[in-house]
Amino acid sequence: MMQLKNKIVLITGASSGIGRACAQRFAEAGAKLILAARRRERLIELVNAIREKHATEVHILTLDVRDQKAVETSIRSLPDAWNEIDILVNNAGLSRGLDKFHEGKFEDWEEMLDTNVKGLLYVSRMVIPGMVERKRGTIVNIGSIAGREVYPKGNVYCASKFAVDALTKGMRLDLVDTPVRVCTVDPGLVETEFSRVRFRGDSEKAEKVYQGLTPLTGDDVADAVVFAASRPSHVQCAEILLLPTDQASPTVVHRTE
Ligand code: NDP
Ligand code: 8X3
Repeated sequence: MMQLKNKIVLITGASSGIGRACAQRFAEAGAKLILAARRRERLIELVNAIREKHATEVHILTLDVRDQKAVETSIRSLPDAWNEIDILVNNAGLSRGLDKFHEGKFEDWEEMLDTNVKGLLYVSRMVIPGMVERKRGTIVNIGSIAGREVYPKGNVYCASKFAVDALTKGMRLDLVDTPVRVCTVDPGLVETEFSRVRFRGDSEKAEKVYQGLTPLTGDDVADAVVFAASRPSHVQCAEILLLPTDQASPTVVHRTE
């Protein structure tokens, strides 16, 4: 097992859900954390919660991953003690709307593609060269079952996650002659703020997504991310598909009510 103590981990989308759980799990393992998201107050609250339990070193990046210049500047200007990133967790992402393709909204499409695809590109492009130079590093992309199978009305969100899958594979091919590893963790239904964001704050609609089944938690996904990142250096945990026991595919879900 690769020790995570003092490894520098950059987690995007750390202010909520899976990213927040990853921050907590990596803190438990003794890693040093760079936590990125737009909501600074959420990140500060998370840092306080982590520090109640662990003597973790944390650096906050208030960052919108859609802003290429801001991504470039904030990663280039990391203090010396923080710029040798060992593990990158590309987690920031969202869905907007659940509409038939021909009824979809341009602004929803743009937000999903800009965040889930272009944001991941910008952050990765800034971090990976240093990993190549230092001859060490692990990238964990958070894909989705939606990046393996399209579901009705999932159209553009699914396309964004299919793109993440293609980029995971592309990165792995292009980094094969380096020690840098590329992993994807692809969850099914995870109860986070994801559906509340998709339905723009309609919590009743959001709760229905997880009703009558036991969904994954952010912690379940974080365990898989930490597993992937802590394999011995010759082991590349290429893909993890993580589903609730009640889920067999995006559309086949066992509900009790
Ligand atoms: P949450 O809504 O709980 O968390 C999303 C995180 O992404 C937040 O921290 C948010 O931070 C951040 N984020 C969104 N847009 C941006 C942006 N432009 N710049 C920086 N950060 C951003 O959802 P999840 O934890 O569920 O989602 C995390 C990832 O997991 C996403 O990529 C999602 O597609 C994927 N996923 C989720 C599943 C689920 O069922 N929940 C299943 C499979 C994959 P802030 O708003 O503060 O910027
Ligand atoms: C999130 C999982 O099935 O709600 O990627 O789209 S799903």
